Amino acid sequence: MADVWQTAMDHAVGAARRAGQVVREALQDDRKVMTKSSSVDLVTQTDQKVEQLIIQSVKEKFPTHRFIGEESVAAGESCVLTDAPTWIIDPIDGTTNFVHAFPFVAVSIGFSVNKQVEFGVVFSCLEDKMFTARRGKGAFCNGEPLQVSDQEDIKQSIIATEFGSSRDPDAVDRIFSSLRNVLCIPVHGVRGAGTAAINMCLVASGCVEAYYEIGIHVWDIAAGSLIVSEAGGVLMDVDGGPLDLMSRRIVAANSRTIAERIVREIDAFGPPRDDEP
Ligand code: LIP
Repeated sequence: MADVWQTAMDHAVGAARRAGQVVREALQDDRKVMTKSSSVDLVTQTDQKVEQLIIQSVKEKFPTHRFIGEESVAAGESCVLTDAPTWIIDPIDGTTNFVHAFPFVAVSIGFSVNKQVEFGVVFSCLEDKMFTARRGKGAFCNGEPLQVSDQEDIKQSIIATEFGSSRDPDAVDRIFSSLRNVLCIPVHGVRGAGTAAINMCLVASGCVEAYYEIGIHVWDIAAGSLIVSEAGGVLMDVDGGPLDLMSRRIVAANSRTIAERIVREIDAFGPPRDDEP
């Protein structure tokens, strides 16, 4: 049977590459920084420009499709995942990295139908790595197949996580408590690239065994979640239940064993959902 969404995926890859070029060029210029939910939740004109570029190009080709875009939601658009074909866009995942020229920045484009991610594209634009996954057809980096690590012993593992952009003292305490628990399992190390999408691509590439975070948004993880699962990994909520893309919580790991071991160490909490009115 013909793959009905392949044309859309090809379009996403082209759009992500063009967006990445704009991001790279913008790194050479002055970056005017604005804030959103707090003084550490950053946005730049490049985030907004890149999101509009992607949305415009998709609208011309697929006029009936819907969008959830980080900057459109920040500007007041709704963030509800329906059964309709929906493009879930983070124009710059790793905005804080971008502002500081810390060299891990990604354009992330997920595409869902019936609330299931059909393809994911993450362009790590400073590394020039194009990560792609199509449901049921595997995950790739620059065309080479990806496979998660086969390490089942968490004590031989590297785990990725982030501190996020909440500075609420209770949330920060829980994030540190989880981090301490995971570190003292003990694991070989804890890392964070500063972008959820790239952290997930590191899991898919077998460089780290798992990534977990509370506080991310659907646009940070939609594309990366499919890239992890198509590379042979598993996804779950931080309480061990099924992943809910709108819940702002994720564990992405090479195996169920490692994911469940991390779940035991997480001091879970629930930030307001992305689809909360
Ligand atoms: C960021 C993530 C980062 C996470 C932040 C934030 P942004 O996305 O990728 O890993 O810790 O909470 O969501 O804002 O750069 O698109």
